[in-house]
Parts: sequence; structure tokens; C-alpha cells
Amino acid sequence: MRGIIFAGLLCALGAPLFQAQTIPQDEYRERRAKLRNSLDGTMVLFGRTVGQDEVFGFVQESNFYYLTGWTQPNAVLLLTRDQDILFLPHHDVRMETFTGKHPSAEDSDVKAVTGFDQVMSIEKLESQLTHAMETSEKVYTLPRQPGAEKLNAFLSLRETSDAQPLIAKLRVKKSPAEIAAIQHATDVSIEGHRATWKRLAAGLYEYQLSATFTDAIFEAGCERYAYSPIVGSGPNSTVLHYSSNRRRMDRGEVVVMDAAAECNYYASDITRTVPVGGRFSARERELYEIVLGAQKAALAATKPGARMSGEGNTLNKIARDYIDSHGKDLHGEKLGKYFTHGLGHPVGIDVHDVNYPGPLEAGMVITLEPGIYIPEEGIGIRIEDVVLVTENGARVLSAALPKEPDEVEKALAR
Ligand SMILES: [Mn+2]
Repeated sequence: MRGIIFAGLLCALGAPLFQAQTIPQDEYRERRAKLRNSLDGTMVLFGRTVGQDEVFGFVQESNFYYLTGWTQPNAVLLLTRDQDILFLPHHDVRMETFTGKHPSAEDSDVKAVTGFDQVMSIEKLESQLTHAMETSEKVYTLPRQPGAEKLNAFLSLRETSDAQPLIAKLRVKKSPAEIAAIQHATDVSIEGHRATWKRLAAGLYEYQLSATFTDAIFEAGCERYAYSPIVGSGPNSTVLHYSSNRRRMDRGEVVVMDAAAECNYYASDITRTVPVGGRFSARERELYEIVLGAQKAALAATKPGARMSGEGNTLNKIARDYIDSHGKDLHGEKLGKYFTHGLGHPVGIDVHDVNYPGPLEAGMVITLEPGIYIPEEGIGIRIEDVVLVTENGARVLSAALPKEPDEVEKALAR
């Protein structure tokens, strides 16, 4: 009883529906330790920079974030086999009148704030790097970063190696805390989809569904979209990355909604295709069931050891074969050619997260997103779920959002 009163009180106060998932500092420390264990050289990573008067929301570079959890601009990370150092810019009093105070190496609490035992001011980078290179031949960095050019100039004749594969190897398998973070982004995204379903009606514009989705994810405390929402109705449903969302929707059409939140730096990625008027036409339902069947076939085969794509009986091939062996287009031809993209991709800090060659392993999180897009009929169907590979199979993290056609229609009727 008390619980009920308390819950009521929380609601009255506008308590958030979702609790944020944060990853503890120790986990970042462990990630760095793991990376250093296999490091045959020195790694230098540059965090994203920010110039004066740039007032868009700062987003840290994903690999830098993965290893540090640090979300302030202009930082650098140096890793060697036996140490990890975070370099921070000095306080800039003028800048801080605009941006607020940023932690700096000279702060007394900087170790606790950053989770690093060694935090130095940025100008010590060169001497520390010189020192590290006395004992290590190779220098790893991310090639396309703004700092990479300066680094190359500093190293003069020494070549740098790509740090990406070493970090990707760790990033592909998600920790329990990361899985919880992706689940959180997924749960919020599901609420966003549900909110659009409640509102969906003929005569509404695509951007209005996008607005409703946006409201739901920001209300839940998430900081960004995982990608710009795709709301494609009628002919737009056949355009894979349609995102202008300007069209008026009508009865007798489907709308593809590919939309997801990013919360605490972790993304989700969900697509549903729903009938604007509340009921699928016979043809829409036929195609819908083929896409759903293809997704189920791929899901049933998702487990450690399976491969997404490449040679052999991959998940991609299983889905494609299913589509090719069910239904026909208006000319009596197979439907496989209308499945015009890959079956899925890893999801994590990035919505298209790092890939690492090889079969699936427990702890990986991927999407399964088959689709059929027939411009001639003005019908595009995509169904996309976020899936965790488990020890024995797979768990659909976005299972709470209906996808059986009857269930979708029922949800729309409410
Ligand atoms: Mn996707």
C-alpha cells in the first residue's frame, strides 16, 4: 500500500520514468588495462576538440569515450604497457565564462573526477610521448583524427599504426553495464515508437510523428537521437534513409519508422512499419509477413559461431533465401532483389558500432533488419530489432515493441 502511495507521489512530482544507466569509472580503468595488456607499443588518442563559439552539444569521439568515459573537449589519452595518462587543457577563465568550469590537471580532485591515477596538463604530452617511445617501437593512433597530423609531424620518420582494430576487438563484446545501457536506450526508444502509434492518423505529416518521438526520448532524459528519425510514408517507405519527413500521410499506406534514442552515449536502433489507417491492406500484410518471417528465420539462427555475412549459410543468406522463396512482385518475379541492404550491424556507442571480423560471440549486440522495398507498388517494409547474442542463442532487447501484424493493429487501435 505504502508502495502505491509512494509511487503516486513520485509520479506527481514528475519523477523520470527511466533511471539513467551509468558505467562506473572502474570499468573504464579495466578497459584500459585490458588494452594495455595486448599493446606492443604506445597509443595516443585525441579526444574531440571544440573551438571558440561552437555552441552545439559536444559529443566525445567514440573510442576515446570507450576507454576514458571522459566527455570534456580537447583531452588526449596516452597508453603504454605500464601506464595510462590523461592530458587535459588548462583552465581558460575567459572560455569558462561561456562554458562553465572544466576540470583541469591542476585541480586537487582531478584523480577522483577523471578516474585516472595520472592526469597531466596538455603541454606535457610531448615529453611523455618521447619518454614512452624510448622503450616502444610502434605508435598507434586513430588516423583520421584532427591530432593525427600533428602527431605524424612530431614523430617525423616513424610511421603510426591504426589503433582502431585493437580497440574494436574490445568494443565488439559488450559488458553487462553496456548491455544495460543499450537496453535503457532501447526501452526509451520503444516508448517513443508507442507514442507515435498513439498519435498516428491519416492527414498527419511525417514530421509530426518525428516530433512525438523526439518529445518522448528527451522527456526520458536521453541526450540525442542515435540517428535522425526516418519517417517514410507511402512512396517514401521505399527510400532506405529518407529523413526529410515532409509528407502528409494517408489512409491505405504504410509508414516506415526507423527511430531510436542515444542515452548516456549508448545507442539503440529500431524500425517498425505500421499502416497509417490502422489496418494493413491484404498486399501490405502479405509483404509484412514475409519480412517478419525472414527476420524470425535469421533470429532462430543467431548464436555464437554464426556469421552475419560473407561465405556460407550466413544470417544474411538465411533472411535473403526466405524472402526469395516467399511471394512475388507484380511481374511474377522473386522478391529477393527488393531486399536492398545488409541484414544488420553491431550497435553500441555508435549506432553502426565497430565491427570485428569473425563469427558472432556471446555479448555482441546486433540489429536484424530485413526489408522489402517495391517502388512500383509504393510499399516499403522494414522490421528492425536490437538483439543480444547470448551463450546459447539470442535475446531480443526490443521485444517489448509489438511486431506481429495483429498486435500492431491492436496497438494502433488504442
Ligand atoms: Mn539499423
